[in-house]
Amino acid sequence: TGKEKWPRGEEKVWIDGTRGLDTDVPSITKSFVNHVHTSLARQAYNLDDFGAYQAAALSVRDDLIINWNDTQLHFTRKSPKRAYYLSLEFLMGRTFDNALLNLGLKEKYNDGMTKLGFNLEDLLEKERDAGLGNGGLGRFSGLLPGLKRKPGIANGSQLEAPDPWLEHDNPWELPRADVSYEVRFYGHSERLDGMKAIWSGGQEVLAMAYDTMVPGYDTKNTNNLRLWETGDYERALESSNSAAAITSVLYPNDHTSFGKELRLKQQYFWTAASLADIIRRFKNIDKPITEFPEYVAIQLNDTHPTLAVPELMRILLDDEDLPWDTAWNIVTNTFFFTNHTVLPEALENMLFLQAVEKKFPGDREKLARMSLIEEGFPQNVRMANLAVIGSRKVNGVAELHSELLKATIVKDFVDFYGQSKFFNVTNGITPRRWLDQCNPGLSNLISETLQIPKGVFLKDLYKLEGLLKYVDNPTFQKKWAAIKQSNKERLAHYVETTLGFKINTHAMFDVQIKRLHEYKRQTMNIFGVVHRYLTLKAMTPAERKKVNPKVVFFAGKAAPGYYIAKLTIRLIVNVARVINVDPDTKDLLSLFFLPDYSVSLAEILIPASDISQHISTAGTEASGTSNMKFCLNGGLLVGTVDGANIEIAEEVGESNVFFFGHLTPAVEDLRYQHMYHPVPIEEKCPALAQALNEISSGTFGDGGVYEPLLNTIRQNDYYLLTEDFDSYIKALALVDEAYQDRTEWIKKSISTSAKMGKFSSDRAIQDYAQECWNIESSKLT
Ligand code: GPU
Repeated sequence: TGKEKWPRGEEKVWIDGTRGLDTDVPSITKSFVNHVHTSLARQAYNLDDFGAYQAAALSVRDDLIINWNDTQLHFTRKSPKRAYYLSLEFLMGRTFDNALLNLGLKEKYNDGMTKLGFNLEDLLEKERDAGLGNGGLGRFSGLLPGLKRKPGIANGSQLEAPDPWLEHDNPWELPRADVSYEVRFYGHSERLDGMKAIWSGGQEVLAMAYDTMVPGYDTKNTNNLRLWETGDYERALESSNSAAAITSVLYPNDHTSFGKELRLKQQYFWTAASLADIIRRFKNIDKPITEFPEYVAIQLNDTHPTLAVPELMRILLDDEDLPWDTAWNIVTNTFFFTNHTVLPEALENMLFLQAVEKKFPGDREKLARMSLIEEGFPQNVRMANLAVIGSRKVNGVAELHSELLKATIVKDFVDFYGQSKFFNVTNGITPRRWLDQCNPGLSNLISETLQIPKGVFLKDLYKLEGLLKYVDNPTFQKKWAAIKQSNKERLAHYVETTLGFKINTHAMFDVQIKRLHEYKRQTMNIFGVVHRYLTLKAMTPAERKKVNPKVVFFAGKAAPGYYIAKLTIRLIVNVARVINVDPDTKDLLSLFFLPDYSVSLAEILIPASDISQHISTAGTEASGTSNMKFCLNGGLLVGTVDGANIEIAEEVGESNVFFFGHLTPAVEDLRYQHMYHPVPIEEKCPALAQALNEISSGTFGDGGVYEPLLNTIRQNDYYLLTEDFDSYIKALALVDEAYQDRTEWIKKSISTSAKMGKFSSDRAIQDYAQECWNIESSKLT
């Protein structure tokens, strides 16, 4: 009601009541005890680690909320341009440790908890990962300052269950009953002469906001991650599809799309709620709507939130009553689109029916290709085309990927718009989580060696280049190696306590962790393990004495409906069951598939790896980001010339990576040859044929079970394992050879970490800020 004066009442009383940050140890313990007594209604007696975690989390949360409120107020007062990141996935991992490190409070909490009889590290372990996402794409959105659900291993097969994260109160998330919007589905719209359009009927669903504080490092700036859930009322005319369903499932697919009506409703629900929120905030600053793009930039995380494009058009046309051209001009200056894959199965088409009839043959003209509508029965809306035409700029996530994008799925649009609309932002990773948090030993050593506080290189990762001076320093090499060793022991301890197996920590640790996908070729890795096992079996005991022991780790999830991916997990687990108990080989080769892959498990695996595998068919992995995490932690990389592997090699030098396999330009030709001039696998690649036959013969349990998986390789071999397997095995032999000379290996390890500066997420986000959003940081002091 008009312009009211705030605050109500006496301003001084408000100011006196305002709590500042109390960050000394006595204030921390006081706040902790207060939360135990009042928030949790518990006592010092019988307080377990989980209760203590909750109280400590609530105490840190108070600090985050203060900074977060100050940040929001600062932005409201300054009304700078804002960038909004619209994503259907956010893989945040744990918050507590990250918040303590970012606030610079870890040591003080450590002291405080010790005084109260608790061990901070044990409390940190009580937090469950926040996982509203599947793979790297979801993790990438977790970097920027949104649903609620997701999929362990039993009997060798993946088990799916609701995410336990959702079963407990999450102290990091604030329900905002005061922030809600109505979202409408179905119904009809009409525009009477000279009147605004009216949309009515159908189903009305309330979107309620849930906010998570995302603290920046070494700054008071604390951003907001806003997720949406269906509220407690609905007016359903079509009562069969409930509002609650919209936010009750996280679609667990990765790189695939399918035309489920519920998925489409989710996409509309979140984008419509987010846009309503963005428009409301814009309206508070009293500027004409035509200036919208000067105050708002919206980044689309892949095609999933593309419905925001037509939704903003609807708002501008129907609610704001703007002419089409004016509205379209606003839209196309507001949105920016990041593509994360060129795999055709991920290109979302908006389908309403399951059965799709093939398009008419001959329908291959440019116009038809560029149309938003794919003709056929039924017709489809092409989300990628919509995202491209609705956006100011479009980017891929590594150099090769951005080039392939321009040469393939957006080729016609490059001809139409010119090159300048299309560009590259190579992905990055946060050094706070992927160095300091997951590998404090290494982070401390770097700080001590470079004689700079951690904050310096954690904010400017290029500073790691200073380590190059110490590559040949034997004392430094020793310290470097000792940290890797203790990280390997930490992983071995984890495996012993969770799976009950003892591991030789002096063996080479070889790790492949990522979503299970045919293009990522976990199959090639497991066939490589079988090949190694057969080779060891064929050796004499004297020959075996010369072999370096190796432990192979896998982790990752398969989409519940992805049969071949699930069969791959089953094969890995069953190979492990045989080779881990074979007295001839078990000391030289062992294999683990670690269940329940998560960001937190990655934080244990990555610092412990000697070598990691990034072995996608050339041209298929858009970027990859775990490759960067391993290298930052001094692990070496064996991989194909694909995605960000290429840029990593450019930075660290080709002599420090183990590359193999065919290059991207060869892939299409090879596939053509496979299709039209097939050569039997026994001829093309006898070593691979032998591994497959061993599996078929039942050495690792009923061979028949794996036939559908093995046939994907024996038959059309779309991902070209038969073409790359021999060079893969040679690359692994080179890895073994290099590992024999431990000093040389350590030098490679140091040189690799030292050259990872480019891959900081700070650089990536700076690129987006400059190329897309046209914003500068607006810092709270
Ligand atoms: N990515 Br599309 C996913 O994790 N899920 C997806 O559905 C799609 C892409 C990944 C890419 O596979 C990976 O190469 C990239 O590093 C990551 O997105 C972030 O850009």
